[in-house]
Amino acid sequence: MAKLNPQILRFDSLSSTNDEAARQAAEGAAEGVCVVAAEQTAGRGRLQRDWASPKDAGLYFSIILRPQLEQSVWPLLTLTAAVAVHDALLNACAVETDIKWPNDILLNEKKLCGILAETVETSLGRAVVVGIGINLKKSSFPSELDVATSLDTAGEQAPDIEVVLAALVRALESRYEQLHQSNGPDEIVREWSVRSSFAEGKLVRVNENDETLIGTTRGLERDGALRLETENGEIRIIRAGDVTALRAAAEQSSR
Ligand code: BT5
Repeated sequence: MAKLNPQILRFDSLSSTNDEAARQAAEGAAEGVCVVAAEQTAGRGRLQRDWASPKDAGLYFSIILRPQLEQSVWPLLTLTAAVAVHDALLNACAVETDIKWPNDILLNEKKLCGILAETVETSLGRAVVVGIGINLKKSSFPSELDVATSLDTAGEQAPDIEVVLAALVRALESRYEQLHQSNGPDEIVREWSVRSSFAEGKLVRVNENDETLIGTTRGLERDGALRLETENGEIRIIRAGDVTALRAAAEQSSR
């Protein structure tokens, strides 16, 4: 049960691999269909932000999922994908990455990968497309984007895209299966938490719609929402938003 049967479809150029996967899902494509493009002409992040996707510079990937899970834990699909990306990069490239809630994979505190999960209504029921963009080469993002990084930094050669893709698909298969086991949601939250410096005790700023909160992270809820202890000791549950790490005052003054 919940065994993915990955099937990789390759394209030279797409507007967005998420759009192509959603189109195929709507037409009834099976769970496990993966869409990979050499370039995206309109790659996107959350809230219609751009995802820079020049030709042959990054891995631009989307997978169709048809989860057999309570809808309340579907937000864990993003976290499951983050755990899979973390493990795939460790296996394929021997790099140890950090996970920033909810959808960024960081290398040396800079963004190496973004994840975008979107639901799609289909004749076979509601599906999810999980899109993953991984920067292989420096040319994958504009040089002025100083929050970004790639796998060829510090003089390292960019890894072979096929090696990263194979490791990613394997890791997704096994973590997706794990998510569907009886204690899967708790396991995924635990696996995510041990790979993320943002899970517990991190001073952060959270921008959520028009509200800005500052506080210390206090773990995740069962559905993957972030628990934040604000300065007045109140616990806020964050279900969407952008998280930025802040340095503690004591740490700043010692620099
Ligand atoms: C994300 O959104 O991080 C989700 C990115 C998902 C991209 C994949 S690629 C395959 C699939 N097809 C798609 O069309 N999308 C998915 P968000 O957290 O909103 O971050 C977006 C922000 O990241 C932008 O506003 C930029 O600041 C920054 N950014 C853009 N391109 C980047 C890149 N290549 N590397 C690092 N940061 C980038």
